[in-house]
Amino acid sequence: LNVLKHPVFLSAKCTTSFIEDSQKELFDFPRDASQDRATKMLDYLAELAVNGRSVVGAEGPRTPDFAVVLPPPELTDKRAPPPGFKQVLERGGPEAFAKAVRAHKGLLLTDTTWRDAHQSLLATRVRTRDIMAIAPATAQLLHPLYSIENWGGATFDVALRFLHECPWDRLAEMREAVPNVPFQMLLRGANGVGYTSYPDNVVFKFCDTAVKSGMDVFRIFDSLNYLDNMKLGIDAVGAAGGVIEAAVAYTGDITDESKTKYTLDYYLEFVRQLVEHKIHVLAIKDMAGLLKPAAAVALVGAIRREFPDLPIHVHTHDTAGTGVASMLAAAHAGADVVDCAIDPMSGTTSQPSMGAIIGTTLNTPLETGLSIGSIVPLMDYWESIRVSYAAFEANQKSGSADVYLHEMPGGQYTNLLFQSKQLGLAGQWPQVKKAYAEANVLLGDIVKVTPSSKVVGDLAQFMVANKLSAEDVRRDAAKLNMPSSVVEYFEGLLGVPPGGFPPLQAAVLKGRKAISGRPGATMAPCDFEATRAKVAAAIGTTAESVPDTDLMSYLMYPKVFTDYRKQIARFGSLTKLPTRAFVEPMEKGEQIEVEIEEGKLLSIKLLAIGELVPKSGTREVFFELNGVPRSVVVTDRT
Ligand code: 3PY
Ligand code: ZN
Repeated sequence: LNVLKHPVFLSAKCTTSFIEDSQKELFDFPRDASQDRATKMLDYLAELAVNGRSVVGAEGPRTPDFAVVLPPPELTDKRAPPPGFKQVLERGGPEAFAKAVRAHKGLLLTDTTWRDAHQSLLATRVRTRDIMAIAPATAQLLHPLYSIENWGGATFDVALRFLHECPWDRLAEMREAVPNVPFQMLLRGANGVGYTSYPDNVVFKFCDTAVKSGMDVFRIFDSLNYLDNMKLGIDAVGAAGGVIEAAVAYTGDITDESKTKYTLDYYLEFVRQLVEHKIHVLAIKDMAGLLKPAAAVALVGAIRREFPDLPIHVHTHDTAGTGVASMLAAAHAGADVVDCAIDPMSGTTSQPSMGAIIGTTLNTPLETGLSIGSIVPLMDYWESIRVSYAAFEANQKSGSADVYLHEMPGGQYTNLLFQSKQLGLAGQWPQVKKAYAEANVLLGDIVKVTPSSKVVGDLAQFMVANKLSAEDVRRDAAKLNMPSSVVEYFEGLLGVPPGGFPPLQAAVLKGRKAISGRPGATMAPCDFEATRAKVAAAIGTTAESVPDTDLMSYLMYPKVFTDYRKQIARFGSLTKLPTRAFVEPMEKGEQIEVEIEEGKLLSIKLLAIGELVPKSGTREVFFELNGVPRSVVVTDRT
């Protein structure tokens, strides 16, 4: 074949010596790219078949056999999706966008289905392919939205760590499919999309790269409501040209007069300081679903009266079952935008239901511009997709008002439940929740949201695992081998909590001094070019071929990123693999079909898994690939 395709042969100028002269080229058989991909995919399926669901970190029930993913809705309107707020932003920039939002009649919505909803229900595991399938319909049907929240928070880490996906590629693909609705991300202020502080220039470059990759609105928060960290995030987003949506994280209960730390005055003062810093939009970030309707009226009402021109965007979780009531109360008190999720991805630890908000505001001045009928195709799709993520369900079947006692963020709930199972504490979940509340008090009654919520969660698990009461921890803090996140919190590495650190700090630090002020302020700036060279060496390429996106992934998560690249080298891109096959080990005799590219179908059947070879610790896995026998040898790590 190489002979027949060779340009010399095609030019008909060849003699017999041509074959001898061109030996190297002619016998260099390029591997068919799709064959190569198929081989790598078999490697993954063999790995999953031998080592089980731990390969993807799946803990939940096996995906039911009836999990049939519905095809996305056929679009009857084949034209480009109608223009939306993205066009307002493109035309006039962030200030004009904020003005248009404030001037808008009716209630605007943010759909969190592509980020917080699956972070809070399915341990952030929804894959790009399942989002992309519904993206064109979403752009058509949800065009009046303020934004789609689709990035940041835990999605960045989880994409690389568990989904074998590049978060930047995901963003670019989404952007292409949704040209009309602004995208929104969750930025953990000075902690970027990680769990710790980064040098200032890293946060700046991260935001700049995100804007260049299609991000529009940045919801910036700090896990301790620490203003200095917030300012850094605000400056970084401003310099990148993004919409600055600065968040005050809500905790406690302003309607309870016996609670004197997080009062209405506390929040108003924090908002004043944010506003002084020239923000475009204010977010009230109720990450645990503690903002009761009466509290929403008091807080939003007070902010609206003091700042009549400031767009207010409210975020909540439906953990106790009060999400819709609270969002309606907030809207009546003057909020411009509220968060919700498509119905099958809403409720419990996720956001309140989009359909319920659309339905209850219909025929009122708060109409959303959407109708229930128009979103039904999206509901049908998500209902079917959710079944293929059964392995990541927390199995929270109803609302649970004990969130008012433990104050655990919705985004943390499923993760902590998972971790607790992994630590062998599954049967002690009620104790973990109770210890969570006690750990919060020990740490000084803090705002709990990533990463401060991780500190509280780690301490709670530590207490339950070691059978320690709050009193035990108080008494023995100096002797205990505390989780590293707790030590780092007391060292000041997240910033300073409102009211300062509690007395436990001295005992945990055992005489060492905490850093003072903003952690990032004392960090040396990152040398990007030196880091780029380091990344190149780690992944076996040249510095010129490491784009800013990879550089940022590495800076956020060095080991997770290099591991991800190793996985990609070994298994290739797995985005074409249906979710069920990505999560569930194949069973003997099971057959799957994968459309590896348009019109190119792979039929893969698992024939058998061989005996363990004791010397090498391996097993041979036998497949049939498009009818041809193939086998793969895998190390058994079970
Ligand atoms: C995150 O930081 O991931 C959150 O969802 C906080 O609410
Ligand atoms: Zn949230």
